[in-house]
Amino acid sequence: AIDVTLPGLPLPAGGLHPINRVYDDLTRIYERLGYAVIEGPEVEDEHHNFEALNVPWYHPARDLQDTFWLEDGRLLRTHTSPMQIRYMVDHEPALKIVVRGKVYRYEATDATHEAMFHQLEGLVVGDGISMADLKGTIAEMARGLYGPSAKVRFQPSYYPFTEPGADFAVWWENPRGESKWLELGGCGMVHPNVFRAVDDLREAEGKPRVYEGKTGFAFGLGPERIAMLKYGIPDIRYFYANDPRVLGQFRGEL
Ligand code: TYR
Repeated sequence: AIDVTLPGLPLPAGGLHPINRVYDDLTRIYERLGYAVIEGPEVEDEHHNFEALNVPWYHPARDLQDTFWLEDGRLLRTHTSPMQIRYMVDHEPALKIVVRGKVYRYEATDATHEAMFHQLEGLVVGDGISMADLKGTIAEMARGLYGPSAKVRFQPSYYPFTEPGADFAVWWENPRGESKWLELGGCGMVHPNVFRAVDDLREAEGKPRVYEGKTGFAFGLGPERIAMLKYGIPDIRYFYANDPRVLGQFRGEL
């Protein structure tokens, strides 16, 4: 006979990786704002990763992103920005997307640097899109992450594929009374040369040039930074070392 009043046996359960949990928080915010959520290839070519993003081979900005080169001009993407190009070649404006996925940089690892990490990239293109739309979007994301009183800060910065470009930070507070500006990522208005490069690629595929004269903004940020603070993880390498003492703490919290 079975005593149905006895407590059940606990089932072994996995849990979502902390990076996926942060991605889920972020994509929920952007889906609510009407963005399509997409992914793309980790093996890229030089043209999509650099040239079409206004970084010619001789440009010193190439050195900002140390690259794992593969054979014949291919590489591991150093950022998710090449998906801006791919998506615009395949779709006409207006559009709103976020891209999630892994990126790779050839650099020594330490507590805050990994050779593989993640990005969330946003792109909005249409007519009359302005910097005010960009700021409002980042502020809305900050409120989604940290509540209605979240504060954001923008500082001028340089990215070849933006003009103007900026870095943004979110004021982060926790219940223990810790607080600081969390440098989250880069953003800016899409550089006209990027639209031109997209139209060139479209033309080569026999598609109409539709990006000249459009305006848009883009941003890129690292979910690792959000997850390290949110879960009190002191070393980025813990995410990918597959140590059950770390990942086991996220069990049963689907
Ligand atoms: N691709 C940049 C990086 O990896 C981040 C970024 C993305 C900056 C989009 C600006 C932008 O419009 O550093």
